[in-house]
Amino acid sequence: MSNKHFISDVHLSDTRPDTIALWQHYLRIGPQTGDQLYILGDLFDVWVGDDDDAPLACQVRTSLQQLTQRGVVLYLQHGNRDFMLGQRFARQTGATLLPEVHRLTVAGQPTLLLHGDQLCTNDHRYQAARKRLRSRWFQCLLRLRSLHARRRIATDYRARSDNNPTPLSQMDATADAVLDQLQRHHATRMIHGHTHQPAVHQHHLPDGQVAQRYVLDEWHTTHASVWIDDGHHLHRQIIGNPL
Ligand SMILES: [Mn+2]
Repeated sequence: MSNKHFISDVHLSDTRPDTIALWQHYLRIGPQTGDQLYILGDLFDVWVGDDDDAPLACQVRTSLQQLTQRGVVLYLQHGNRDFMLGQRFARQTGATLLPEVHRLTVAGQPTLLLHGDQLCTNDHRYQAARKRLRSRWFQCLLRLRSLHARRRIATDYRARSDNNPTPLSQMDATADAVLDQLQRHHATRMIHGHTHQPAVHQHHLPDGQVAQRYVLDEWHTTHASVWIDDGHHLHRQIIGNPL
């Protein structure tokens, strides 16, 4: 029996070597041959383009290649940090890029997978920036810049948002946005990350059904959690860092 694994917000970065070690450990002990691994965005803390030749980018490409070569089926969604992940990266790693909202059956229920940033509709400044950053023309312009220039742009962007943080009240998913997605896609369950506020929420749909919303946790230096669908149930597994 194959399992589906759901993770998000690994935020791989040179500045977090312990999280990189935890990630490598998870790839060895987590998904088995025949399993499906769904990464719901922000695998990388920043992704400047599929031509990135930095050691971390190369290391992750290789480890994902090895994962898919031993028969783990890999699916990737974009996060707000790695929205520049493209088809070249997918081809190189054997992954499939999923649309920003993906519907599938999880433990017998119609379920939506999404990063979750699109649910934070009270953050008007972010939603406006998101629209621009995700547009085809903006991404084309960005790809024309050199790798060096893109790295500089990413660093500047990060510094600006660190200096001008979004109020906490605007950083969560809104119930309206959740209900809108569930109804639009006829689903009764949702799994997302992004907010770093792990929980299982309930939402009452207008037709009387109760939907569940699973919020994935970010990866820490010491541990991470993975939600696993064994075909019948969705359960949480904690991965500890062997370091
Ligand atoms: Mn995110």
